[in-house]
Amino acid sequence: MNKTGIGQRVRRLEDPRLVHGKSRYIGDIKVAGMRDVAFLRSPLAHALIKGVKKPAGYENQVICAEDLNGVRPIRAESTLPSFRNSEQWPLAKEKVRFAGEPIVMCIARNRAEAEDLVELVEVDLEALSPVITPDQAKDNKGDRLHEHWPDNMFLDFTIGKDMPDIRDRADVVVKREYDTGRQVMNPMEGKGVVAWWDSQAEQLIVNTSTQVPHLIRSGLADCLGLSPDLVRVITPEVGGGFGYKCVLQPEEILVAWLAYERRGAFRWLEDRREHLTAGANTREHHYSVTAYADKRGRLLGLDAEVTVNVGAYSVWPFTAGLEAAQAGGNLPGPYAFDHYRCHVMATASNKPPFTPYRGVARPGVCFAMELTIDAIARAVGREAWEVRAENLVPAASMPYQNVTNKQYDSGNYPESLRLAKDAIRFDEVRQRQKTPEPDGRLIGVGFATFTEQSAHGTQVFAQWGLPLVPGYDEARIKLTPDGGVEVAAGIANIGQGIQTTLAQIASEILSIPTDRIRVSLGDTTTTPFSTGAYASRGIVMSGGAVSRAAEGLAERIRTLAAHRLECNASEIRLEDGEIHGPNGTLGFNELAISWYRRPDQLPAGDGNTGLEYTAFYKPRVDTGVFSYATHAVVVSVDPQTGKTELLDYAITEDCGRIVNPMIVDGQAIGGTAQGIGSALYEEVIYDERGQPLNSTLADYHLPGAAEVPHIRVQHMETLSPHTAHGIKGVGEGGAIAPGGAVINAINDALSAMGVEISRIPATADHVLQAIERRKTQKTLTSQHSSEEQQNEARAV
Ligand code: MCN
Ligand code: SMO
Repeated sequence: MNKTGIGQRVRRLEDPRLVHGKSRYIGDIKVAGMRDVAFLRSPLAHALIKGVKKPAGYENQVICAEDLNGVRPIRAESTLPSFRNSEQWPLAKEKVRFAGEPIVMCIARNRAEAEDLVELVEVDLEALSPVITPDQAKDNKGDRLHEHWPDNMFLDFTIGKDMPDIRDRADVVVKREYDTGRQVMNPMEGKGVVAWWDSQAEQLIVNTSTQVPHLIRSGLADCLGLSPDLVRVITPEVGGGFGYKCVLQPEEILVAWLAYERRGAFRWLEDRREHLTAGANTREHHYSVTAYADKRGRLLGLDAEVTVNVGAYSVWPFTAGLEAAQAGGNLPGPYAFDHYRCHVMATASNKPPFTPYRGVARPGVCFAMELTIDAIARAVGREAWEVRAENLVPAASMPYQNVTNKQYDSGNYPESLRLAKDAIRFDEVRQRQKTPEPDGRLIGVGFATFTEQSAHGTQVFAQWGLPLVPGYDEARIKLTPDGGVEVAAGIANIGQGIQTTLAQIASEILSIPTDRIRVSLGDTTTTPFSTGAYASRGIVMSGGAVSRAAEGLAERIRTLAAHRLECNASEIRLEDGEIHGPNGTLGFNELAISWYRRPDQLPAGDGNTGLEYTAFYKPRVDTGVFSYATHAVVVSVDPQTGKTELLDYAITEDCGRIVNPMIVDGQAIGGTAQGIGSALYEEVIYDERGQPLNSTLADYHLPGAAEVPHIRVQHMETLSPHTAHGIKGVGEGGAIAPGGAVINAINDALSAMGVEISRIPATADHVLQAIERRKTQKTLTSQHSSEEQQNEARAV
């Protein structure tokens, strides 16, 4: 058995350097003569720039929009119906559209001096009325963000048709409104860029903490008006990306521009305050859902509206339309039903631009859909898990095309629910709930089941209308003179363990152990093309390319070895780290020597057998491969304080063939921790003028060790028919379900009080207010009603 191949719990190759603090992040890069920059950022959310006064004597160190010769604005056009495009100048020109938008860049010997210089710059702003909420954008009363638009809508279209027959036929109609708070992503390492001009290579070298180095090269070349061959992007160690680092950022363009213009070395390191107030924001969704069901709770149709409040600008290359379009397309989740309509809107607002964040639209849609399933269950008087199980796509229907034409490739969704229900010991929880807790807390149990479309390909991205559409990923592989292996791939290692798992795939095919496999990633000069690490496509795409490249190399090894071992190439087996023929065995190093040092040992006249191979890959279909999971959670809610505690958490997930179960556990658990943040704690709060109110981690609450329970992960392993080795992606899954599962559990706990939460984060304050509101309502009327007046379940 190959101890380091696919399926093995190989210890992560990247960890020794990471846990010993030996690695190199952007902040560790030192270049002689390097200067730091700091930004003067807009104090207002919406204003005209009347003038910028540079301090006398520092003109050369203070850069404003007018100084940026040759720079073009970020334009991320989408071909989605009704999409309106924005132009984002890296330094605001004439107008600012969110508090925190860079207006002036100051350069000095170090960050402290650059910040002092920022203090000396005077900016004259004339305030405009800010657009903060989606309703304000829809009303179209305030000032327009983008003057040439007729209103403040990035996107406004409808999928599907009205369903009058279903409305008439339904036994039960459930209507709900849901909201998800606006968040930031908070990777441990903020964004950072160090750029310089390399006179020897005659290239602009941009070291940037990114998930997508090859894309950033294209984006930078566009915005700087340079030919891409003049730009080399290098990704050092990345301390978490989570989506924040998959878009082209203004600061990235500005530091690269400086390095090119001045032929020097410049750096920007984002600090936490910049991240919290001006960094990309995410997750602000509003849903309005009407579900029609029969009396068992089987869904007949779903009529929905989703609004994503995307902020000021369209980000490159994922646009201001992707999140809303993906929400509209993914809302039906893992369920089988035939009628669906969704009005999809993306509103512009005076908040930072909106970036994909782990799970992209799906944490929002999963929250909305899973709460709706539970609401239907309450309306028909059944257990939520039963209603869920009956609505999930049955295993026998796989592959299944759902109501929005998603092609679910394989899996057993109801089984994942059943396993999760057992793992959480559902019956015991129901038993426990029969006796009041001695301390007065209320116990609840909740589920959320979801699909995670991963590795979606060319056609899907093209339909989402992106300006840059991914296709193939490439990988290069080489047998080195000592019989080791070098793998090069253009994807970035952002914490997800891809260095280890790519080595495992090569090891699987070549039988060479992973400690002899060196993987280099994320450099546009030294690694072949990849669009990068996003959309949970890394392991499928780069993994597939490495698999193919390793197959190609194995073929060459067999050809050369057959000559040495005097047999046919087809008789050669690569096993246990050696090359075996019927008449003898060779070490990989012995074979490598034939190529590198003793070519006299090679078969005569064979010109096509080098020990290096480049392959490209994409799955058989572009429709993506669908991982799925069920999260089950037990909570206690203290009705005196509104505080929720997670008592138990179990996940049953299926991501096809698992390359490294330990890493997949880590992905599921890490994602869940972030999802718990979304569910209970995290929210960037803006006042009515668009001022961000929580600018430190004391005000923006991240879950810590005390808030994240022990999470148990069980795996199922249904291979995908479409990918190399049957692998599916899993990087985002953990973050998708917690909102749905945790709030369903809270609502289960509060059901006797008639309280229903429909907004995340369900902070203690929020839950307490809902309880208090219900108490006052109860005294006013004895009728059952849920948290918001408009939320109603009616039997017809
Ligand atoms: N894996 C595996 N077997 C599978 C599937 C995945 O062993 N069948 C492992 C691989 O090591 C793979 C990792 O799990 O690299 C995640 O797989 P994949 O779904 O292919 O995701 P990507 O490699 O494309 O990484 C990006 C993805 C996304 S989109 C976000 S957001 C995210 C995530 O991964 N950001 C992360 N996980 C993260 N984990 C860390 N630590 N830091 C981030 O910034
Ligand atoms: S949000 Mo992940 O980078 O697709």
